Amino acid sequence: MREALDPIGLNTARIAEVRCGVVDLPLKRPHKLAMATIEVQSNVVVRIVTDDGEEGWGEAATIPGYGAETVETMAQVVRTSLAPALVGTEISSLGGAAARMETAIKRNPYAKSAVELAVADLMARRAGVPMSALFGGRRHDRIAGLWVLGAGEAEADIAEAKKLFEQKLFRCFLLKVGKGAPEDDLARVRRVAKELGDGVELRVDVNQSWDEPTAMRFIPQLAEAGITVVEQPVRADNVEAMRRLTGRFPCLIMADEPVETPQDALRFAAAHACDAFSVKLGKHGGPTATRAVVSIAEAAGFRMFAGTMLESSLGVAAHAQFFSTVSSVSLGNQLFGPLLMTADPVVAPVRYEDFCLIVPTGPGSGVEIDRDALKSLMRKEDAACLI
Ligand code: MUC
Ligand code: MG
Repeated sequence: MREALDPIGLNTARIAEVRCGVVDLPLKRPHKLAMATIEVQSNVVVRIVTDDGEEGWGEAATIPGYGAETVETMAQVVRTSLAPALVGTEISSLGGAAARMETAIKRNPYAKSAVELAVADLMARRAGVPMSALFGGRRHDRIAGLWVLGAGEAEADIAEAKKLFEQKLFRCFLLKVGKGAPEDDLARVRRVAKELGDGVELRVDVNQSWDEPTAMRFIPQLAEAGITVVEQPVRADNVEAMRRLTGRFPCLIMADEPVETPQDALRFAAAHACDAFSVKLGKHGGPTATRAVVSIAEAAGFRMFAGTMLESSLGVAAHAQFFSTVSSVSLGNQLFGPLLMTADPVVAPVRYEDFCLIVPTGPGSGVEIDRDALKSLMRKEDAACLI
């Protein structure tokens, strides 16, 4: 009888452990958004081990005040709902793992993404291929990058942007606005745009801070100042306002916070309530769910941006693997976290070169965990969970 076709043991190996812990990653400078100022970025790291001793790693990040999860709730959901749903099952199907997690608990997309990415890392490593092979196959080996200017002050933003441009790391920048008065934001944008000149592209992210009249009044002035994309100008639930703002000004309107599920994506597509989506593995719940959002964006003719929630190289590598398989990430990526952090729990960080993020080529995510670094960054109470 022919040997069952299972040369790498995908159909026989079972998940023996799903563990997680929180890492605290200090930033090089405070990162100021409308809803939070971050000095230390805390992320959830998940480690999955099979009964034949192989392991896979995943990461998810979130920002205080951005969404409905915190790293503490994510870790709790992994331990109490997602791990029991997967332990004892075969490591043979990413969709199967996603379906079991969906049965175990609704919502909680960030926690699910960290686990599904660990499963994908493990499956790809066992097969000796990059994760991109599990996501439909690589189309790009690099993705144009964007840096978020979060110092909150024009002079510091200008100095930072000039340095990164001279290093040929970034030539597209996004200013975080919405924390202070719109007039002050506009003045900062004008100042930065004037200083940086035509060689760079400038965008803003309002993180839901304006009401519709404020957006109507200030978006044309931002466009006049050279802003090409305005991200989430109004509250996430105000789809109608997003629809009225879209196509009205000479800049793109991008939806971020409100587009979590494929149904959200369909709602924005049906209403043409934006020109572009910020697509993020954690926000949608992992690669399987994110693929559905991407397909809707492609069908609607929306442009896509590979967003971030400040992942380390572990999560950035997984995002790079996924987005290398997406037909057109025409608005680039903001997966800049490792360059803003003073520490990274991997042996060799992801690479940025010639204004792009380079998609790793090694097996799995393409980066290797540095256990000593991970231990030093891991919260003490979690250390036993991961190593
Ligand atoms: C976002 O697009 O709102 C996370 C870090 C950052 O700079 O922006 C957020 C995500
Ligand atoms: Mg955003």
